[in-house]
Amino acid sequence: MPKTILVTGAAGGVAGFLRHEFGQVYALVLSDLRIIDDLGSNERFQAADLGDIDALRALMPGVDAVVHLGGQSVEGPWDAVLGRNIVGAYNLFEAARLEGVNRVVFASSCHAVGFYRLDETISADAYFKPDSRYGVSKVFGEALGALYADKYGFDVLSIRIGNVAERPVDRRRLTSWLSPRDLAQLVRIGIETPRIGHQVVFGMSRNTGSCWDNAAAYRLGYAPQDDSMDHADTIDLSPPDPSDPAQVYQGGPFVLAETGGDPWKR
Ligand code: 15L
Repeated sequence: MPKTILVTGAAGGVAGFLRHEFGQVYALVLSDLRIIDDLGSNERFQAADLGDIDALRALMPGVDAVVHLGGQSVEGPWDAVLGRNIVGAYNLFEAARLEGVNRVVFASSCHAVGFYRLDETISADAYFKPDSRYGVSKVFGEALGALYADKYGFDVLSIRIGNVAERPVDRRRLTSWLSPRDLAQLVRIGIETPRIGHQVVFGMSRNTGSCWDNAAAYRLGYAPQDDSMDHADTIDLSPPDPSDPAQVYQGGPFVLAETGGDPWKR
């Protein structure tokens, strides 16, 4: 019998890549507020609001692991971040605990550490430097992962996802690009690796010259197949403007959220 995996935020772009890459490997329970109607034979849809813990509990029966992609995926107003990513993440972990599901792959983000500079190399245990309210909410989600692992025996992989796309789109994303098949490999590591407790890895491909040292993922057996530098000829590599924070910091435009920049620019 294939494992049954609950995917929250299943109508979003990252989930779309994941569904495609997973194919028939797992039975998938897809949840979102937006209805998904292009279901495969191994998929079913069940709507749930992350603000409604009873609706989240109702998703859990028969589930072996949760891939939590749901919530706010970019910077936004505090109310949205609070409701979707702070309350929502808590409700998700708590619903899982109450229903006896003890494995979560948490979609964290590089924006938990976005105020490190692009010219410094960090590993997954670097101290937090969130670049936005959104980044703070991802730190909170990672903290929940640690709490539920240590207190309740959960296995949680927090993946600080960079940018999932068919190919890297700009100089910053040469560091953070995550190809769809490498995304699927990392999520499978989170689903399948026994007794991981809580661990944090970067969601990036094998990107030559990246400012992230992903040794933590390699220790878990991650063997990424793609390298952003194979696409470098499509990208403007002119030197960054040192007076533009969006070009200096790993978080790019997210670092400007409260000072007039455009945090929604991708
Ligand atoms: C993220 O965390 C977002 O979810 C994604 O949409 C991209 O904006 C990405 O960061 C990025 O920094 O490129």
